[in-house]
Amino acid sequence: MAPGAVLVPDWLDADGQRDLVAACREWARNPAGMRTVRTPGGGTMTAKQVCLGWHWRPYAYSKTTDDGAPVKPFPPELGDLARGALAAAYGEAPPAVYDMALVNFYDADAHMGMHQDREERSDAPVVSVSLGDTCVFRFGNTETRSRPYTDLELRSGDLFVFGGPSRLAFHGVPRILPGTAPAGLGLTGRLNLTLRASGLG
Ligand code: MD5
Ligand code: FE
Repeated sequence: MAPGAVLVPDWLDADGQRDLVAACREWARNPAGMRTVRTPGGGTMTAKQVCLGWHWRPYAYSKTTDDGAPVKPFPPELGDLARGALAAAYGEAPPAVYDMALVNFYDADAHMGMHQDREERSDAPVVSVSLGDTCVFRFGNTETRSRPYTDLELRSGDLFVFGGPSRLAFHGVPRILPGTAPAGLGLTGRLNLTLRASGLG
């Protein structure tokens, strides 16, 4: 993997995955539940999203909810999850304050175009946990949204941490592989939880 990018396959066991799916379902309920994100070009994202945290400050991700309610606060247990993820990926937890989360819900036809995550003012690693259907994840370079990039599959329970130079790499989700979620998880489609440090504390 590129410098700073660490993939930890099967990080969450079946119970851990089930608990996180249940929590995401709660967060996805209104008020301030799952929303449709408008892209700068005037389109709408095919993945639906929930933002947690930054309810106290205008932010590109948190400015809008579909029902106009302020976004839910960042759940403290996700701070613990972030610290555990950084320990698993790097062997230590950098002293950043994780204060926001984005949950993306992908149905069989959803995807995410190549982009950089540069809204945050912190260069702390982005923590990404995948649940449900496997996806093709496209991990690119920091210069352009086109090649060179590497396609890999992210499966339910996998942890991916993007730190260092990888923090600003272009990336996207070209497709979901429908019907690949673990039996017993009770999830159709893919769910991705990302934990971030806003740097605006
Ligand atoms: C996803 N979500 O699978 C991904 C996981 C998003 C988004 O991209 O912006 O909501 S986060 C993947 C990520 C974050 C920061 C850097 C890099 C990847 N990277 O350098 O490849 O729904
Ligand atoms: Fe992103």
